[in-house]
Amino acid sequence: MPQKIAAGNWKMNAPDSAEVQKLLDAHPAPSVSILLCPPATLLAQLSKYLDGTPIATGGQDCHTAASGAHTGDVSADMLRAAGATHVIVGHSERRADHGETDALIRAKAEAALNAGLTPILCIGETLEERDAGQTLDVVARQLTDGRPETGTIVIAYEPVWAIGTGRTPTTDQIAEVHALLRDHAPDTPLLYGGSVKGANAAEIFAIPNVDGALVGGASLTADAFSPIIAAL
Ligand code: G2H
Repeated sequence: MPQKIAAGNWKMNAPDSAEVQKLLDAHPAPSVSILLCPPATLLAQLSKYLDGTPIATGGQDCHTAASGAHTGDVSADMLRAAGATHVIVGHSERRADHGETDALIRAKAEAALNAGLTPILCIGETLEERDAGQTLDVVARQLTDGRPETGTIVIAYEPVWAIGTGRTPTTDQIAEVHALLRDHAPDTPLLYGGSVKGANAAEIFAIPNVDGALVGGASLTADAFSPIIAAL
């Protein structure tokens, strides 16, 4: 049975540290894995704060190289040194904002594995692709082209049109994609991401082959994230 994971993606936001303590207080001995992915500047500080607690930390992106002349970038080794256990790769916001391709994302995932991190590979279709009936082809291609050949990873299905929009797919739509992902990755934790909140978490976690969530907006406060963790 794949690990259950509630992962928070803070994106370019910096919640008050009181929220982290509140989250810890609410989940002193969680039965699922909890992960927080802060902006890179906060990672070392947050990892130190969470050292010895059940909450792990992750990066939101990494470079393909371990070090070198790459202004503005952060390597997987640096994330690891800052206390991270995971790193998100291929988030649709990076695909859109930085033109990241499946080949680049795969190289980032491989760099993460080489550094001892678990990559969280994000895949998902745009609204245009869904409307054109291409969803399964798109996610299968992103998975095939973006996934390293070996190594333990986590996969997050995040339909682009559901991210930060308040719109979530139907349970059938999520189930269809997760069934395909399970066929490709039998033992891999499969997360759903896109407007997950306390009000819809239980319904999403009841869908076959959903092992957790990658949560953006609702991971920024303990009051919003805690019910999602509790529903897993
Ligand atoms: C999807 C998700 C976190 P949100 O990007 O990765 O964000 O929960 O705000 O839709």
